[in-house]
Amino acid sequence: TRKETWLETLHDGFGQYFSVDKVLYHHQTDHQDLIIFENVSLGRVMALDGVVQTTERDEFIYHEMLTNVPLLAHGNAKRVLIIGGGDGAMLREVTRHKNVEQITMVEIDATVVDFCRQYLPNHSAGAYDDPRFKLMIDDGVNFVNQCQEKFDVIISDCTDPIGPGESLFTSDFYQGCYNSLNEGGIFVAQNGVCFLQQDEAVNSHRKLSHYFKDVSFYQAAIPTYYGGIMTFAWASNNPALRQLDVGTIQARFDAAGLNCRYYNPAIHTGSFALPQYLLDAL
Ligand code: AG3
Repeated sequence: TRKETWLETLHDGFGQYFSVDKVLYHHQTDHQDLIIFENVSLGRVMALDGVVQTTERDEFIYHEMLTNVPLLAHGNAKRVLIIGGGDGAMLREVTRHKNVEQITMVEIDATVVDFCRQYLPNHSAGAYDDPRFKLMIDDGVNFVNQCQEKFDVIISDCTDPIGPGESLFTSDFYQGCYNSLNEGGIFVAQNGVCFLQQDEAVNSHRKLSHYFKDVSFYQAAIPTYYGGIMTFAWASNNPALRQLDVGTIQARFDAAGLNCRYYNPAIHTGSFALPQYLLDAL
């Protein structure tokens, strides 16, 4: 029997396919097209508007990098804000940090939260029951511009800047994040695969630099975000936070008692090294 084939539609004329062993859920939500299916090599795959967001097999790389790098660089984060993150894996990774006292997640699409909880149980892995956690169903831009609270780390676990995720790449959003950070705070964001989405990196860098004193990227290769390394935007007012030495990070990592599958202190410090073509473009 021939399996169905699912094709990702993200980049012009260059893409990836997945065989679909079983569609677990497929629905047009109020915001986007959501599909969760089973694939023989990657486990369960979740896509929004035709773009892969996460797979069971390789999600750990992305989620460990977007949480542990800012949290350990900060060193004393108590209040963490996740924008997006409806699959629950970012929350799971933040809950591993015992010194964090409050975790707020602002997701625009309640359907993504509900059905990822059901069909990607290993992503949230019980984290929704954590007493430190608070869920808001709201637009991220709206939230950061209205909220009276401040955070130590803000993580933008967004989609690409097409569809509902577009507003999470605007100056309006970045300004709201800047204003919602405590002193010493760090903002990080998914910023695309820089070889294929270079404009995205250049634009975010320019917009963020308007508010933050220190703006750069760090990177990791995530197989299902194909095309080379993914860059994560990094913004703070203190350049020293992204130049911490490996010994400092190792001490914090040991103290936190973390167990990771991709992240380690050498990966942390090394991830701030960027390809020359990107540096030249910024
Ligand atoms: N959201 C980021 C998906 C980015 C896909 N972009 C790409 N392949 N260039 C992931 C959400 C996981 N919590």
